[in-house]
Amino acid sequence: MLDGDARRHWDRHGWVVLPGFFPPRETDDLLRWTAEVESWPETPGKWMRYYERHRGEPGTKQLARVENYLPYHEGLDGLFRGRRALELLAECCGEPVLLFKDKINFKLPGGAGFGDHQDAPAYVDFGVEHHVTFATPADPFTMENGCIEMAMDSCQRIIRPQNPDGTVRADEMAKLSLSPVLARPGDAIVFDAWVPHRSGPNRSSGPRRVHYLTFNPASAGEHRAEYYARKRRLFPPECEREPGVDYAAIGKQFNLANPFD
Ligand SMILES: O=C(O)CCC(=O)C(=O)O
Repeated sequence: MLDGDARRHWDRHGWVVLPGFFPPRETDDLLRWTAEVESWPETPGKWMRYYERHRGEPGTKQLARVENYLPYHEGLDGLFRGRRALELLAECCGEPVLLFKDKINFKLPGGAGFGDHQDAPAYVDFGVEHHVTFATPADPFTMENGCIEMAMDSCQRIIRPQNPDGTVRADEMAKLSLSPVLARPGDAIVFDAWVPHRSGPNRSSGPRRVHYLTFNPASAGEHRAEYYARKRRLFPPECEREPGVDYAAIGKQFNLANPFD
């Protein structure tokens, strides 16, 4: 799955982009199925819809993320847990992998960016040190719409100095060089959870949607059910929230560098 250049990029930086990973027919399916998930209604106990403030219209909100959707969409499940995706991830990981979590970030026009962060600190207390994420855009990534930006040469397994909100401190980020990832629908991006990354706001007039499927090595065991049970309790989707509970405080681990309410 990885040719020589891609392998070297992965080994050195802990992330890699594979242009045209999905053929055109599967890419068309991906776009159609993304729109289906976007239109799913609020349904307690199933997929998890999260919102952010609508910056253009004070007092209103817009969809920011849907999580835990793969169990409810056979087509997307087949695509992301199909032979080619799993082979690629096993090659990056050095062994077969198991799905840990799945999310779509929508970043609709005006949607906020994500602060400098590593994903690993949000996952380590599930007893797994290593995660790899397979990402694929459903809209072309541009600087204007807030593409993801990945650090170069920075895949060490260390928690970088953090601000109180869990983002990486500016003085630490100043030492790193980041590369914007201008991927397109059908491309695959794989990244290790220790690599610092960020993204800007969406200043364009269209959405910037992307799927993120995070996996862990199979030898570390199955942790998905435990992850979503805890997340549902501490940072549930809006339709499951109880009045008077400060989810921003108790669910902080699950909202690391995210712009969600
Ligand atoms: O989708 C983006 O712009 C960045 C997402 C990200 O870093 C995250 O969800 O942890």
